[in-house]
Amino acid sequence: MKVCVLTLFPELFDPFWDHGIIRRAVLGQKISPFTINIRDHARGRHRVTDDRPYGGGCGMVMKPEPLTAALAEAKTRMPAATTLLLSPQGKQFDQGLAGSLASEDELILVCGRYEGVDERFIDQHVDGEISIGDFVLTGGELGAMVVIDAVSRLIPGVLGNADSAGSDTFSDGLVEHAHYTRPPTFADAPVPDLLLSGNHQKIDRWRRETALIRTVLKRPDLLVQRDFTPEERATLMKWRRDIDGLIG
Ligand code: 9D3
Repeated sequence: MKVCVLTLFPELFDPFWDHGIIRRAVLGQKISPFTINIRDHARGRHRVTDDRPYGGGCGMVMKPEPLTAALAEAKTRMPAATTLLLSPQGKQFDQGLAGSLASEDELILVCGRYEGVDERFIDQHVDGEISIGDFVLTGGELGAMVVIDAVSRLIPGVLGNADSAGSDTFSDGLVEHAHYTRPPTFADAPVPDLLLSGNHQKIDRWRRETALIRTVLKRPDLLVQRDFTPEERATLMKWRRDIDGLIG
């Protein structure tokens, strides 16, 4: 997948491309990222990219001309790209959207700064707007990295089969079971016996059951409207009976 980021701070992305799984994906040509500095497409001696809002108000607005010129350069290199704007007004990014974007061949991510982007650029050039959550950032760059990170690991060949994307938290709508590694006892806390038993049928059943109960405790919102399997239903009813027993 070709990924182009339009930003006023391209240097922010250098360490991002250069580490871990993203670096491996770049070296393996699963993703081919580049940045375009919006300021390089601003005119005049001062290369101004922002201006005061019509109608007044505080903060500055990103001018449409530099953004449009930067986007035109991106499109010479990826003519069929989908153009997305990172914006607090966007559709909230989630694993489902990551999965859809993972099948695109070309993505252009536009990062805003200041109070916002001139609406005419959005109307004329942006295919969709993405937010990474209901909190206020100083710009779209971290949002773009979040999107690229989540999408990249879903591209075939990016993850080893050691950590396949299929069994993730959220991919089946539950949080994960707990994880343990050596030593068998750490700071007086033992690893659950069953995990040392070598009985993989029991271990699998324990993982499914604890994933469900941990979801009830940590992320009950994930279970609203869930179609429980018969096994999950049985697990929940067992826990309900246990809790009823405690109450008396
Ligand atoms: C006070 C009005 N603000 C809107 C909530 C103005 C404003 C704040 C921060 C406008 C832009 C920004 C910069 N944020 C992003 O570019 C951004 C973002 C975010 O702030 N939250 C979650 N996801 C994203 S994606 C891009």
